[in-house]
Amino acid sequence: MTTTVYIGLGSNLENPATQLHQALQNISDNPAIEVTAVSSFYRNPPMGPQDQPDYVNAAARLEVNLDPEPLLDVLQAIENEHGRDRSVQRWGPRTLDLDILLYDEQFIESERLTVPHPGIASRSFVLKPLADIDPDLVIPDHGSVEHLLENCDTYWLEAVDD
Ligand code: ROI
Repeated sequence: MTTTVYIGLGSNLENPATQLHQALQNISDNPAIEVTAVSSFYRNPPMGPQDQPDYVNAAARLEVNLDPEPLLDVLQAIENEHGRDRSVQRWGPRTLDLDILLYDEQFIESERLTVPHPGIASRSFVLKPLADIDPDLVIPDHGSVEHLLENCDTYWLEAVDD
């Protein structure tokens, strides 16, 4: 039995698009995870402190054979391999961010994990990639990604092809 999971990927340091490509490779190297779809990559301005580089964001759909926390362990190990420094300011720049956005249609509330991801419904750098993968996707308790995307703040999102 596998579970469908959507993750968000983000980076704004050390060649962000390359970080995302490598992270997707690292994820698909795990025998308990199959990457079944990847969105376009989008360059976009930082949310939060503005004195940091632009981000590149994307989303991926996975089929996983892992419970939520073991999946989080796998993703955090990959973040660490990419030199993620967790000691820096909370909304500061990062080499790699891998967020579990949706785990099937489950609601998860634990010390380490809130799913659906709390920012999912209002961030266009999350919603646009999700809509690329599955335009009809519905976020439990929030509604369809297409509808949410129409109603969230719009700022520039530029597809990058590197
Ligand atoms: N801003 C953008 N555009 N993309 C991100 O992935 C992102 N991640 C973050 C903060 C610092 C909140 N800002 C972001 O964690």
